[in-house]
Amino acid sequence: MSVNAHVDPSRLRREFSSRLSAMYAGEVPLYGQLIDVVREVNREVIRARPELGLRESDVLEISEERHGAIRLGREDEMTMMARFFAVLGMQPVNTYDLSAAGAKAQPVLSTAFRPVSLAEIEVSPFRVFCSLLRPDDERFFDDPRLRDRTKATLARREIFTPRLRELIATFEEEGGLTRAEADTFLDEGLRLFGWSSRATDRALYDELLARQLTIAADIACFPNPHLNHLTPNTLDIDALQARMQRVLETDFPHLRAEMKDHIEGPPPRSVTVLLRQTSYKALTETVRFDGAIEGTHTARFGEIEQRGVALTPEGRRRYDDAVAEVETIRAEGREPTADELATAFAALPDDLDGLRREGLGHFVYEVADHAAAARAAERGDDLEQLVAAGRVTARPIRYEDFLPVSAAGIFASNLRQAGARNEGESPHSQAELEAILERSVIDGPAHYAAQEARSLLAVHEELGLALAPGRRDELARIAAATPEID
Ligand code: OOG
Ligand code: NI
Repeated sequence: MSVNAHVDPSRLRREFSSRLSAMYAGEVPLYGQLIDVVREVNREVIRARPELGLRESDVLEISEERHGAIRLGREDEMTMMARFFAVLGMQPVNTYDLSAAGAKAQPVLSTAFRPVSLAEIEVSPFRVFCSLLRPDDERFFDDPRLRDRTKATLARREIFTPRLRELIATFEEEGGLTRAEADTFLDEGLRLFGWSSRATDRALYDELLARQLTIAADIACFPNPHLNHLTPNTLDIDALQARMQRVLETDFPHLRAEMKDHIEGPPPRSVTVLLRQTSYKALTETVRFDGAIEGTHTARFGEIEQRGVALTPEGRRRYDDAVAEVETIRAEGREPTADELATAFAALPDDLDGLRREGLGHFVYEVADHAAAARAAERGDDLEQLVAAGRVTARPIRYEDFLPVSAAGIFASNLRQAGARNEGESPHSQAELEAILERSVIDGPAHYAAQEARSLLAVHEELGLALAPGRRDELARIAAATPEID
């Protein structure tokens, strides 16, 4: 590589996520322990289930972080953050309006910055869930004086250094960063999300907590958007949840830490769909307010996730109905039994082919054996016959996004509050977020559908398979929905 060649953004994203991981484990010893347990459980799953086709030598990579989360206080911070993440090949996907999350609502509007093409995801799927505080939302900030104080405190901070702004501009002008620039960018990026134990304005902090606006305190009373969690990947989240609970009790009793009381997302099944998550709850850490007053803050935690197949809109509708049923049971103050979970999720078949044939999950189709597939197609086999015979493969598309109900549950349990008040309809919208980001927000569901449609069109084309004209037009329309990415 010549001295001035640009570093590939996906490679930079990979380096960034691994350096964030080392930093966070250095800041929070319990997080380092979580990573060890994640690797241990993953190693056991790889040994016990050879049918997964995974190698033990890949356990570190399999266990790597899949996402992190940060929270911002000002619109211009969000604008700059979108430019920051673009350097790492991460685009905003989906709008999550957590202010509309019912009893667990929070006064934030969020998106996730993530890679979008399958090739980039393959290099590093790392994403960052990024929330922006909405202090002008009067459903939460009903006291104008408190709102103004929060905004005034936020107005005084500057989270991006001049050097970091310069590097972002260089990336935009030059189309990339050299190795030396990239190294400085990573150093600056780590500082941006690091933990300093410094806080500001004790009085404001206390008042925000008293008003159930813990999230606002976590943002406004700190000098920078410290990472509030990182999330490695597990192959068996149920085993992980149980193992971590034991580790907390036996090795870390002094921390009084505990796991969340339930795993967010679907129940255990043979085929994981969407996203399952759990976490150890936020630890109480010592902070110093304005360089003088000692205090504590409880916000940073460690999470674990297990990802499965992306669902189609019909699959998602069935999933949402099932979750609603489960939440009704939780609203009675108890955890649903295994039978109740199974009944709630019965409308979603628990096998890949069932999900595919019923149009409930998204898949990418590929011709596996070109010569044999061409012969079979010539004989008149259709797509289903080719898939059944293994001439064409249907690979499930992994869900790369987040789930609003799970996210709200995660916020609530880690902020130690049920949620904030949220009477009335949400005034927030994707258009509002796009205006702040100064770019459009990619629609996750439309993107999965486009990936599938493009693969279907390519397979039909290659093999000369018949497609009803209506169906071809429909696929072409779906494929064009996210034209700028694969
Ligand atoms: C983000 C919570 C959302 C997830 O995994 O759903 C999230 C936050 O606590 O700031 O990370
Ligand atoms: Ni998370």
